Amino acid sequence: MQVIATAGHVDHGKSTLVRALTGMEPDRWEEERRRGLTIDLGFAWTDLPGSRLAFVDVPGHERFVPNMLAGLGPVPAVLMVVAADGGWMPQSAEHLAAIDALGISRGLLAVTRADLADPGPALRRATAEIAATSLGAVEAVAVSAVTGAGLPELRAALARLASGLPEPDPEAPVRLWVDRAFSVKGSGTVVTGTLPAGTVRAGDELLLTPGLRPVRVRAIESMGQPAGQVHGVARVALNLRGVARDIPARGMALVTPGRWTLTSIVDVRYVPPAGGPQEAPRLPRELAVHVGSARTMAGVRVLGPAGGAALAVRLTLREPLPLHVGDRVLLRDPGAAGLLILGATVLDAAPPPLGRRGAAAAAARELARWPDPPGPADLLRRHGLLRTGALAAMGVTGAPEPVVADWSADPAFWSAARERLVTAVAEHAAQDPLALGLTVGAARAALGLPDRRLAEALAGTTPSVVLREGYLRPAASGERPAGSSAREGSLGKNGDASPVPEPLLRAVRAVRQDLAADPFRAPEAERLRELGLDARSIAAAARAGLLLRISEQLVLAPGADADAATVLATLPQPFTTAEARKALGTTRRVAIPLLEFLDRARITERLPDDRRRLRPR
Ligand SMILES: Nc1nc2c(ncn2[C@@H]2O[C@H](COP(=O)(O)OP(=O)(O)OP(=O)(O)O)[C@@H](O)[C@H]2O)c(=O)[nH]1
Ligand SMILES: [Mg+2]
Repeated sequence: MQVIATAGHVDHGKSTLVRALTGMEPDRWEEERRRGLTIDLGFAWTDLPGSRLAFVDVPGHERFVPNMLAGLGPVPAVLMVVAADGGWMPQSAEHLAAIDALGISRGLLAVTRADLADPGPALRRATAEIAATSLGAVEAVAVSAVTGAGLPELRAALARLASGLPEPDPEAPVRLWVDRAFSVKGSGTVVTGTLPAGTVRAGDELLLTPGLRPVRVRAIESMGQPAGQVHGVARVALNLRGVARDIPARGMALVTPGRWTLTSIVDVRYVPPAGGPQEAPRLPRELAVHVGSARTMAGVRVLGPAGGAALAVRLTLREPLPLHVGDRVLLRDPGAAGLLILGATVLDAAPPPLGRRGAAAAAARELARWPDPPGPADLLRRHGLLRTGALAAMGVTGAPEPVVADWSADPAFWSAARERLVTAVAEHAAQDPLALGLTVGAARAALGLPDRRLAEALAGTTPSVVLREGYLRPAASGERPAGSSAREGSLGKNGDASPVPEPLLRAVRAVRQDLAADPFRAPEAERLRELGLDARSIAAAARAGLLLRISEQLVLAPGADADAATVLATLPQPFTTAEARKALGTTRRVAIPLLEFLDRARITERLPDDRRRLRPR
């Protein structure tokens, strides 16, 4: 199936033509038929050789331009209608400008009322006007709905057009712009719309924008026939479950969950139409934005020139819209005396805020380099990091392999972050050599990363940084985990890139000298104080593998735990605390915490009667 919208000045015979082609009445309202004037969208369809074609008939009167735009917004093709006796008129031009702004590239020209005047002049003028737009060269047919002349030729041209239109991807995410909503007695809420791409199936759950309320598709009709599923392009009517009948309205959309960005701020590129003036227009501070059947007012901020006469513009939408990068939006000044209808392409559906001075100009310079439509690399260069889900919701495919979890990173951003991490870790270690290191959380904050897993992933792939138990430290050459029982070789070289300060090293040497003679006589608190060894410096020395910390204020030489085990192995098992103390040649002050330390290290095992035995190795 294909869908085509009519376009053209009031009274030029659009509805009459649709009636003649389909045998259906596009003017649905009694008031429209009484006044002979289309007010709102009309719908009809017909079978052509090779395809079924649905018509969205739009009003030509200038008062109903928003209705016209709601009909034109989601369609892939147009039937431009000009009356032979009327000629090229203001709404002919306005509708054509809208077609051009939306970038619609397929269509036909029908010169109607050919029984009333020579169709030649209208045909020539309209063909020339159309040729300068996105439609380019189109077939043209002169017709009379009264005599029937030209109708077979028009049907044949429509059949050629319909069968030549591209088949959109049936797997594409669904965005059905609602153009009508009503309730049917006994079946509840029904919405209709033009489905441009993707597939809707009975039973599907879709989200209704802008509230993102989940609704279930109970049943589908397409052109009067029930259907289990429909893929775009199609006119569809969906019977919905989960939504009150007064809620859906024109301009809302039913969307596939997770596949669209509901956004209030977008960066777009305006490029002047090929045929029009090439200087950048002066944009008002507010414009109406039309996309699909939706319309909302938007604050307009020109960021700057974006190459040639193109402008990079930030739009702040009054109502959020479900958008993709690459979407075409139409900008219009509803108050303008002259015609102001512009087309723009969405470049970024979730742009970063413009904080500092000069940010707008910088953004314009960056956006000026982006292709149309932009790809994942462009968006990542701007954002640094994006979740793959966020890219998918912007309609951007081909995201690079995530750096961690679902985070995609710009390569330049990621290597700069790595450098900043190395610097932050080194600075922290230099400022506070006795600290455990920079916490992952602090590193995340210092680098401005949105997820601590990013800081961990960065550290994990940076050889000059070591992540241990949540702390980041500069890596040493030959770094090894600080094990309690590892024996430390020379005291002068501690193997850490952040050197233990010299005064601490001297104090440690003194302690190790004391212990050389009596390995289990831990220095008294007073001796530690005298050497300037407080809890922090003891912890730092223990981390550097220079001392074995038994408890807060009790230190032995590295390897003392293994030596103690060797001594205790000579005792009959199990042994008492007193027997252990004697064998180790120390005091209760040391023996009790040391045995508890050995219990924790699972070298010894404490029995219910308070005796211990060595665990088998
Ligand atoms: N003689 C003659 N009259 C026509 C022809 N086509 C349409 N008309 C008449 O022209 C008038 C306007 O036709 P409509 O089809 O309502 O025009 P429209 O373009 O749909 O108008 P709006 O929807 O209000 O913009 C009606 O009175 C039609 O009967 C034609 O081919 N020949
Ligand atoms: Mg009409």
